[in-house]
Amino acid sequence: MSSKNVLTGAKTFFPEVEVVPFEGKDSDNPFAFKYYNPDQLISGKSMADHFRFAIAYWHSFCGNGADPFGMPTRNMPWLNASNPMDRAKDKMDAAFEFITKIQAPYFCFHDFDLIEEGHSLVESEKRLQFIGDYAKEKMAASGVKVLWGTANLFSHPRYMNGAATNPDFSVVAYAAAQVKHALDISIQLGAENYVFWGGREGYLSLLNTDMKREVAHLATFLHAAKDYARSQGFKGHFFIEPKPAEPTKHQYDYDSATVIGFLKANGLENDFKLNIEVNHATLALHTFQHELTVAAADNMIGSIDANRGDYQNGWDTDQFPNNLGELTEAMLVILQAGGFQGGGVNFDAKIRRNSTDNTDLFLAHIGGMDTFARALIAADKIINKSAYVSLRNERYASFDSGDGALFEKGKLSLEDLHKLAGSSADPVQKSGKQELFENILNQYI
Ligand code: XLS
Ligand code: NI
Ligand code: NI
Repeated sequence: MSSKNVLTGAKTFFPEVEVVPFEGKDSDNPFAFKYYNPDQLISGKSMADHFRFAIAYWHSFCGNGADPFGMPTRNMPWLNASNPMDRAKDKMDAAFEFITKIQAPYFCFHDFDLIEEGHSLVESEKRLQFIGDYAKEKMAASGVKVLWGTANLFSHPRYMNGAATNPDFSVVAYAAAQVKHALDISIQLGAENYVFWGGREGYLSLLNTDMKREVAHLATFLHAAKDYARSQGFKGHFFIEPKPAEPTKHQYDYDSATVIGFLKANGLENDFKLNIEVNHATLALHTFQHELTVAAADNMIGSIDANRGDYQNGWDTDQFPNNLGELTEAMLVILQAGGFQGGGVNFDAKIRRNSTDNTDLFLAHIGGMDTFARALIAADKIINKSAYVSLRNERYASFDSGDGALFEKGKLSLEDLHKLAGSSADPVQKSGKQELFENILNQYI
């Protein structure tokens, strides 16, 4: 139920919780941060600036708890109004109340998270303009910003065979029109980045699919979108969000390595970086830290979608992050890469179907933010206080000078290497010390 805030008289959807304070690790208040202290400096940068936390509009304010086996479970009083305009405004009031109370500086959205899609392109555009104006007011009043916007090119039945990769040109054109509107509202709201997650850009069966042609269409589509946004003054980054499958059997943006290869093959690598999601990494049978490491090598860690999968279930469960070991390893990669390229930490996570208290959304985000804060503190210490970095560098010390350095520069031929090996003693066994590295990680967690 919505009610009135006693102090301000304004309508409130989360009357049970006020602004979530930092109280430190000895606090027993479930509605306080134990580790996330926005102003605390870690290596000279505030925690708030390290993370740039964002709330995902879709899971937090649209997701109703329905699953393929059951009806909605969630109580969402912001959806009670009788027309789509009022519903969208109420939803936005609820969103901004939550985002401010949880102290997140950003949110992320799909076009039709903000307002329900209209019955025609023209009507949808009108609706987006209407809610865009309201969002501008709410953002100005609260200081909350947009980390990234995107278009939902996967829910509507017209996209059942794909959007940019649909075999029917009329659907590709429709998707382009939708992306134009989504770019327009993102630019209007000062979005710092724009995301493409190709949910249906893949195939269900290879028998009816011309993969080469579809992937070429995807590249052409992305070029057109980028050129349009740049012509409208958009200076931010574009991100591709890899995922191997679901809802398609195979998605073309499979994983970091595949996407980087695709971007480079198509001349998109200067405008696009990656938005890497934990649960998508594990669906690709990689670790999250693997996906980050692949991206880091090309300076492509744009942003992350924070969540976690389930060790036993093979789908995108989108649970809130709480795995400290996993996130510490991830923060090690992110910190050593110099942080995010334009992005931040977006909670692409949903409360469970049976988490039905209004306040569960707070508990979920508090847990996620605190886990990230602990991981940051630990990773920073591992990098700056422990022998971790020097131990890893030592493994490669033979390339720092002499023949190893010449090899790295490409100065030695196969004959040179043959001669060198023949004139030196046999290689001496050197331990990889994996357990030592693991112990160091554990020591600082
Ligand atoms: C789905 C994706 C989606 C994107 C945004 O698995 O994670 O939520 O982040 O379209
Ligand atoms: Ni995501
Ligand atoms: Ni996902």
